[in-house]
Amino acid sequence: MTTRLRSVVAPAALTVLCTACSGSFGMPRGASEQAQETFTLWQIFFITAIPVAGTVYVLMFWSLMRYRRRRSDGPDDLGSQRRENLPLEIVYTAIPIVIVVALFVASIRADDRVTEIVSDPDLVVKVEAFAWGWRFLYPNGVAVVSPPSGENAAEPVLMLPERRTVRVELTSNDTIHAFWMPEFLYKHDAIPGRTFEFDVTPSRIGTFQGHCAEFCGLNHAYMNFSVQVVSGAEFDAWLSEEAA
Ligand SMILES: [Cu+2]
Repeated sequence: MTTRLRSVVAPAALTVLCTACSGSFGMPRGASEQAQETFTLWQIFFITAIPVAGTVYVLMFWSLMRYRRRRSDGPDDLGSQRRENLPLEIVYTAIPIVIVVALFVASIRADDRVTEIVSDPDLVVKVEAFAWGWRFLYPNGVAVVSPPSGENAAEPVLMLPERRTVRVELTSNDTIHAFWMPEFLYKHDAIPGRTFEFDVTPSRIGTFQGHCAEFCGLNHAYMNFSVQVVSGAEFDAWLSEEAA
């Protein structure tokens, strides 16, 4: 192997190995119970893809080597172009169909669990998107609002309590925006005149990034927020302090 080829192959192989060993395959692990469903689905897809890719690459290289043109071949020598093997064809048609159906069922189930909303959430937060910021409305009149838009403006903080089910009621005041929390593996459009509801049950204390993920005009790029997950007691203290 040439030095140049080695310098490309070695880091690439190492990257694949690292993501595979950690089991996350390049995806954030998810910071909520709902995100766990998405993360597990991602693992199922990736693990299924490994033997599929392996089979395809092995057969491809085997065919290239086994049936390559040889020195002894004449200019018009071609192998038989009309061969068939019915059992083999049935097998290689049936296996992908089974895989696709299984992944489809797994996806529907995961989607049901991610979008499921409970009848009695612990907290309801209204999230309003506007050009170009966010307004988070909590009970008792507590509101967190983006400062006037600009490159260096401080990001509004969406405070959430750990291990409590939070109902988010999402809407927009003007144009279409999208509420995206990458670490929570969740994104939803915010559409004026419509309210979307979803539940999020944070499972990890920490500070995470949030963005608008729908190009909505001039200062879209600065339409960021942070999500701060704190313990239930800390959250209660924060809420009553803000209310006072
Ligand atoms: Cu935007």
